[in-house]
Amino acid sequence: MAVTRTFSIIKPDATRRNLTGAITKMLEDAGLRVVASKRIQMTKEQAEGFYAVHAERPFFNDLVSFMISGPVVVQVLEGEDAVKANRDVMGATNPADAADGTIRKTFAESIEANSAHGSDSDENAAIEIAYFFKPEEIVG
Ligand code: IDP
Ligand code: MG
Repeated sequence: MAVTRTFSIIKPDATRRNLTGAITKMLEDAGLRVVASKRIQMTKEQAEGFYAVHAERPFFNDLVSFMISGPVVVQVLEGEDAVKANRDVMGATNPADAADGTIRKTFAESIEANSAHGSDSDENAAIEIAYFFKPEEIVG
């Protein structure tokens, strides 16, 4: 399995509860390395663009409002099969369905305020990384 990259967001429910370090430690303990990281306040336009694939879903407007309700930490993670490693440690979208020991089981407040985002494919990881980071901001 190759070393690859994925894109992560520590969501506003988590930054509000000062969980940036705790979540990052879980990512690192899962074998992932933070090769870029910045704390930002997303604009409405940025959040709408990021989640454009969900634009027709009933929860889209609430999701955008949630994602701009406070700061987020956007990260590029690197490791063996990074997309899968990140999604495994993140857990299911709904914390009620997430396995013990996952980020979402441990920290999520709800299916919406679920503490972390992780790309779902290598292709989307590349798109999402480029949406928030310039190449020179990523130092592996
Ligand atoms: P994922 O984050 O596990 O990949 P997606 O289906 O891509 O899940 O949904 C993106 C985000 O939208 C979720 O992480 C969550 O914050 C929110 N979301 C997904 N499904 C629902 C829902 O049924 N109600 C409210 N928010 C949802
Ligand atoms: Mg998704």
